[in-house]
Amino acid sequence: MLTKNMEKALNGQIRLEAESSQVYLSMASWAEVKGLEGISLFMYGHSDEERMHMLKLIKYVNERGGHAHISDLKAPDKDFGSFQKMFQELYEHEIFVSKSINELVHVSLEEKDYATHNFLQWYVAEQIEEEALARNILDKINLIGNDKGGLYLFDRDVQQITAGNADSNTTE
Ligand code: OFO
Repeated sequence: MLTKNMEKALNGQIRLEAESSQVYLSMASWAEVKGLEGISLFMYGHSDEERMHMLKLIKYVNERGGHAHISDLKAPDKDFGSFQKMFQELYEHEIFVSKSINELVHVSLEEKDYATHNFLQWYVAEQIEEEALARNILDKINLIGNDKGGLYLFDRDVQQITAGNADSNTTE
């Protein structure tokens, strides 16, 4: 059984995962209308992943005798300026999510809720991968600079970049 404090904290994370999904959905749509097909597919995929993170939390809260709340969400930006700025924003957003997960782990220890502590380890590991992925993409973007050919290749290949193979060369 979840304590009230733990339930409240997990519900906060449910909202954050839902908002993350919306942010990446908005990025996907922006990239799509800019003709950045590959980047847009990457963002649609990322948005789906965040929804999966949210669903996993919802199921967990309900399974442990709590009640997962579905709340209204903050509308994400519609315009992201440039693809470089957009990926920078993605990186910063993931750092923000990691801080929130760390805070949740902290609450689970305070509440002596070791089942939730154990459950959260999946998110801790996921955030390490997501931050590494975002950093790797930013490195590649810095290499491209303003080179249009580089952007073309990056857009073509970015869909294949996942957390597992973030180190592979995507602009060959
Ligand atoms: Fe990209 O973060 Fe969810 O957890």
